[in-house]
Amino acid sequence: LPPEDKADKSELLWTLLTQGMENMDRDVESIQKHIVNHCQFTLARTQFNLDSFGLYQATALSIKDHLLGMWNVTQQTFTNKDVKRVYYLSLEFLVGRALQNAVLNLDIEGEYSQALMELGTDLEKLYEEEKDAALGNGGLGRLAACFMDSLATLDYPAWGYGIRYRYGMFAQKIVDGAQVEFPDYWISYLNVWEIPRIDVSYSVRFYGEVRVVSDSPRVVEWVGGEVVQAVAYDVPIPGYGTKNCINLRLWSAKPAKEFDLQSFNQGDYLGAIEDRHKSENISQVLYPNDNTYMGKELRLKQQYFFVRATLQDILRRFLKRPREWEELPDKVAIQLNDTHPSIGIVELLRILVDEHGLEFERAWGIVVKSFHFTNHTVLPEALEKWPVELLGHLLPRHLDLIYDINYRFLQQVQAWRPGDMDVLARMSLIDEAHPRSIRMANLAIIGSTHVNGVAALHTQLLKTTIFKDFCEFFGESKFQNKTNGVTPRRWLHQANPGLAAVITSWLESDAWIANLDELAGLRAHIDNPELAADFARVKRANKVRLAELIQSTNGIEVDPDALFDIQVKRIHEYKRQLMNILAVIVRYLAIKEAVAGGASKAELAAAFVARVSIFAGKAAPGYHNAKRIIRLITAVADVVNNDPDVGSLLKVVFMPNYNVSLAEVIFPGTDLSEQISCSGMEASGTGVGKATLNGALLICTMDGASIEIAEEIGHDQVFVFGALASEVDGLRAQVQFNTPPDCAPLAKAKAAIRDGTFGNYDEFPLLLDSFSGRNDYYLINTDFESYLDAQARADAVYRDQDAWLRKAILSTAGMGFFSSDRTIRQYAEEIWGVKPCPRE
Ligand code: AZC
Repeated sequence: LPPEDKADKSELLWTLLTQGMENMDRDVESIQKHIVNHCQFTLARTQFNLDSFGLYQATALSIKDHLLGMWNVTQQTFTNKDVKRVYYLSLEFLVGRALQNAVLNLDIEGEYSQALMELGTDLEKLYEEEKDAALGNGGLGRLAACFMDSLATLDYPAWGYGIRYRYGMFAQKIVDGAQVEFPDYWISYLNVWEIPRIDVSYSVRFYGEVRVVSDSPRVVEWVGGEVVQAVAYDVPIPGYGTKNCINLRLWSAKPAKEFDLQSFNQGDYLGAIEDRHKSENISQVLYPNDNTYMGKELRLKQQYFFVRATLQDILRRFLKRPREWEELPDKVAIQLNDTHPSIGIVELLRILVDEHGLEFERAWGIVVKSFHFTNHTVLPEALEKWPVELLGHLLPRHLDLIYDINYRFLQQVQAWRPGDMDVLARMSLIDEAHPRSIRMANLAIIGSTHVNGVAALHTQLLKTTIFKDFCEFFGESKFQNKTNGVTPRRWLHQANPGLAAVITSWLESDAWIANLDELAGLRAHIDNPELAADFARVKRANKVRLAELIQSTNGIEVDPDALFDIQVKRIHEYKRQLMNILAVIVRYLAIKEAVAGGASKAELAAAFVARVSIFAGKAAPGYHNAKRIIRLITAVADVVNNDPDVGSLLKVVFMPNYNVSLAEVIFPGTDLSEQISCSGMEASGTGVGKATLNGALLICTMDGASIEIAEEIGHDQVFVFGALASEVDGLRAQVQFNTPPDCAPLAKAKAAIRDGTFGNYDEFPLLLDSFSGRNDYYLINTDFESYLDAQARADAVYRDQDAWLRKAILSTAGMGFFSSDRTIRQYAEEIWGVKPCPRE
């Protein structure tokens, strides 16, 4: 607070403020008063217009008050102890709903349930009133949300930074079998969880020019252009079993405070107002691409806007005490979630050099020590490359600095490998191909102290393929692995209360919620049929719940005793939903053939395990082949589900609008989880962890985290198939130069699509061509028979329910390692150097 502002407030005010920090009573009556108070005074609802949504809001507001009390003390503790903080910078946070998560983490569900029951409503019903906060696409964004939960739970002095998109991930509807996108105006009228901080706001410049102020010493300034304002919105993140509560700070773009008097004076008042409001576009919408880069200027604007505001905020906090710049890396660790925030590296350099007058080398040393970078994919189409011209136009000073960084770096490379022009070209920050562009991954690597992959295989591939030169140049120790995890609070405790209760009762403790390794204790009871019975009962109840949801959203009746075979994730060719639906077609044709051959009901039941094939996931709006795959799945569903020959032996379901809340219902009801990416292409996968934690069996390739999961839970538990990552290159070459014919079942499935069995959609031929013969980049033909064989093995085990349940229990029991708590602890100890800081 500025001294003059502080001076004219009384001691009484400060005393009351401090006392008021945590006066929240947790008894039922106080909770009721608190809720009603919010109904009346915050929301201005009366007995005539208080609906369930209003009650949800009031309930959430009362919980937020609890959180804010905790939050204040937590932040003060971090400040008083002057600890090193970690800042997690991510363009995506796929949080989902917050109410139930907060209620459970605060361990206050019993009191709230009763309070609301007495008020004549049901807490569970209110949970459903909340809209998902969908500020992310898929794995990368959800990982960031799991990490926030673990950071809070483990008491780390951490902040998350992101963008408060007005429109989150689009809502998906299926219209005539095809995906249609609708805007997700999730903030609606009042987002109860956020605190707008009009007192925390920074200006961000774009365009303009670089002016030389003095030649020696060289001083430049960046002037002109457009200025917008970034305003902070804070979202409190509670931990489990702790009184710490950390902050997720999201930036929203507003018109700049200062405005161009000129344009107002020219008399175009309305035009000038309109221009100012264009600045709000920056935080308008989340780009809906997962694993593909889209070179849009607005996206680069979002990235710079975000890091510019974040770095000003971080440095303001750092400079609250008198310090040397060299102390920055002792007080601050900045984690870059993929290259999306990597322009921050150049921005920090610019701040130190241009605004604080540090000499270049000194500033660069400080910058590199402060940043760390996570890579989430080896797919070339996902690697960000900004055209030099675009970047130079938007951020002229940054382009200068990138050239400076590159010049110095390439001199080192040259000294390391004299005369090797190829290595120079590969490692350069500039890709000289037309149009010349900046390689953001190269920038992120040389501007960070640590680089990490997200599963063992992925990290290995980074070191030996796309980042090989850098690994040789910098040495292996810079490149680490941090296998992804998921938070057991949301993905077991909250999503699957039935299984959570079973686990707690068998382990005679709920310590597993904060220490997932405890799950291993289930192994001691593996031969006890009562444990299997408990698992079976819970799984069936979860399948009934899922079946009811399918009935209400898709109008399809499915048998909860059938095997629920589920693939839910973004639709992407490398994830091979196409291979899955082709195998479904093979199964369908086999049933038809058996029926045509006169098989009786009993013979059919003996020959086929009843299955429900469930799909869900969004396709990027411009990703045509992904959309065609959705079209094929819904076309197959239409035919199969309405074929009286098939009955309940096979159902196919595409559930629309996959999001966090839907995932919370799907994973607990999964029998068999499809993790069937072409090997070497799925960096980690996180859905795989959620499914296995909930006792699903895996059908998988040896890819990403599945490899490590199989290792931990035992290879006997999983149905593995397909080529290994080490074989993929050779097999692709074979597909190219010595193309094998389609295997018989694949040929049959394709023929059925071609002959119109599933309708004659214009685009099916395009889809078929996209993976036929030499185009089979994702090796569907190569892996197909081995996949069918794995499916047959799954069927065989499912017929023996005892065997199935044993594997399911062992799957859950082996998941301790895949808690995001373990991942975060590793980041903290091996990368960030931060320590837990429980509040005073
Ligand atoms: C994803 C990976 O595809 C997925 O395998 C991984 O589990 C997840 O990140 C979390 O690490 N990647 C992305 O979503 N996006 C990009 C740009 O890689």
